[in-house]
Amino acid sequence: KISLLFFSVLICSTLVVKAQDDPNMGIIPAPVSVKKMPGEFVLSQQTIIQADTPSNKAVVFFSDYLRDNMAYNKQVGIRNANAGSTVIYLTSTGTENLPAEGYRLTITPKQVTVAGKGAGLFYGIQTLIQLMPAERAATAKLPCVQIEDYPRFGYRGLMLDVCRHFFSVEFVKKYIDLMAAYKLNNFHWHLTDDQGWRIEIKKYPKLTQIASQRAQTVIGNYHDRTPQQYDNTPYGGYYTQDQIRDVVKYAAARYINVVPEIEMPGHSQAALAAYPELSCDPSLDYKVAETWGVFNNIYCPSEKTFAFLQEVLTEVMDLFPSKYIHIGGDEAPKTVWKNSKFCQNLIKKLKLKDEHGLQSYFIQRMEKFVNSKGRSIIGWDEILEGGLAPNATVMSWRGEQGGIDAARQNHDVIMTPGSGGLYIDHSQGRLDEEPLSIGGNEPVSKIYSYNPTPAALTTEQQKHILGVQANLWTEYIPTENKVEYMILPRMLALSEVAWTPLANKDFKNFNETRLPEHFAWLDKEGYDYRVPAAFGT
Ligand code: TNX
Repeated sequence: KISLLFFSVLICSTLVVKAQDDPNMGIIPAPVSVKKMPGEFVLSQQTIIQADTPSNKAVVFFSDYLRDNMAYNKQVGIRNANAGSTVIYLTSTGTENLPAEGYRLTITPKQVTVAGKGAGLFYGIQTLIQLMPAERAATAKLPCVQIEDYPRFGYRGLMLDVCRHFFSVEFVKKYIDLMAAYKLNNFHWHLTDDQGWRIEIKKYPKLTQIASQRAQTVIGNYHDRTPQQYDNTPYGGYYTQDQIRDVVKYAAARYINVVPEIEMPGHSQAALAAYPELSCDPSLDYKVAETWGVFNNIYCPSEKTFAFLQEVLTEVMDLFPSKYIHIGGDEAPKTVWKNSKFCQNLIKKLKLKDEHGLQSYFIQRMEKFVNSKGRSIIGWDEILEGGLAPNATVMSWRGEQGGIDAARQNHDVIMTPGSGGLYIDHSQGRLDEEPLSIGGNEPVSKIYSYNPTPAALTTEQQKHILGVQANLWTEYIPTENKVEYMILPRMLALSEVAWTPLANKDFKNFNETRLPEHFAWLDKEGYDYRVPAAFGT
């Protein structure tokens, strides 16, 4: 409930038409085409909102927004051209020729029209919201304009690692809110790792009883900037299946798909702590990892393990409607497999070349299972080693080469190379001035200038680049504020890499003109962020 006092302050505040001289009118990601026109539309409590389908989820999102930000409480009505007032009309008519996820936004003094189908309508609404003043007010002046817009890439992703540090459902939703505001459409949820298993699996209760908890918490840095320290308090957390369903639904209301990641065969020490029989030597004592890094204890490619992972993935696929299921594949040291009699016999029996062949066999078997359920796998670029699974999509993280090789083999690719500034767990300024982080200095200017289509690929091969993603690993990110600080504003640069046509990208305009306006909005929403210097460092 908004108090009377607050409401009168709202009405009295003077409002400015935003970004007069900015060719992109403050919009991030910069649209395909923006044509300014004279005049303005005044959105007030008298304005009428109409839609082809008032129950459409993008329409519902918009009316919720107006209620929460403008204390606007009128119901959305169906189309009536004779409403006799200023109108905002949300429609899918006339959008036949728009590319997927595209929209048209037309603002005249009498009417705002947002035209788009599905996600397109939602993105048109996001743009409209960005044209409104950041502060809460009962009226808003919108500059007249004609915008036509659609994304450069269909996959626009952001990853969150909830294993090294755990984040609440409430915060995950806040993260998703940010993605939606910037037209990102795939939330990659890194749910299992050596340091913690974070998703409830009914069939395997020890995953949450044991694998979701570690005995102590690291508070130092393994990259030698400070010695590693422990605070001796246990650390843990997981999401129940109901919570997962809730997040998936919340994301879907914002046209965001949630890609779950279940790591295999590596990054699995937490699972082995719960179920040692999935290792190659069950007699050993496995603990949920308490330090960061890469661990030798990985799943054994045994029938027990395959049965376990299939049952886990069955529950995962019931929870996540995503076409893509991420099965990890990265950083799986082969030491244990090399020394295991069982693995060496299996390599002989299957006529494989070596342990890399065995990793490929592992991934291919899991792919077959996932495909049999009508889904597809994504794996980190290590899945190229020993031969790609036939239908796999590759996430290229160790530079672009993995992505280039995969595209040349006619496989789909998502680019997420650390070398492109997409590892946003790295510092975004000078290491001696920034909070503790892993890796080097990856300023906002670097991620902004990343182009996901390598020149080494032909135009035909470039079609396999589905899109781009930034990753937030959380070894040194224990708090929500620090998550926000690390992703902001680099996530906004990512959105422009993923959405905006190359020719429209303009770092100076992004950094100096548009970002400051978005900081005002982020302030209002209560997000933490880092202000880059004029030159983007
Ligand atoms: C590599 S990227 C990892 C993660 C770490 C990250 C730290 C990838 C597939 N694996 O396990 O958290 O580096 O930047």
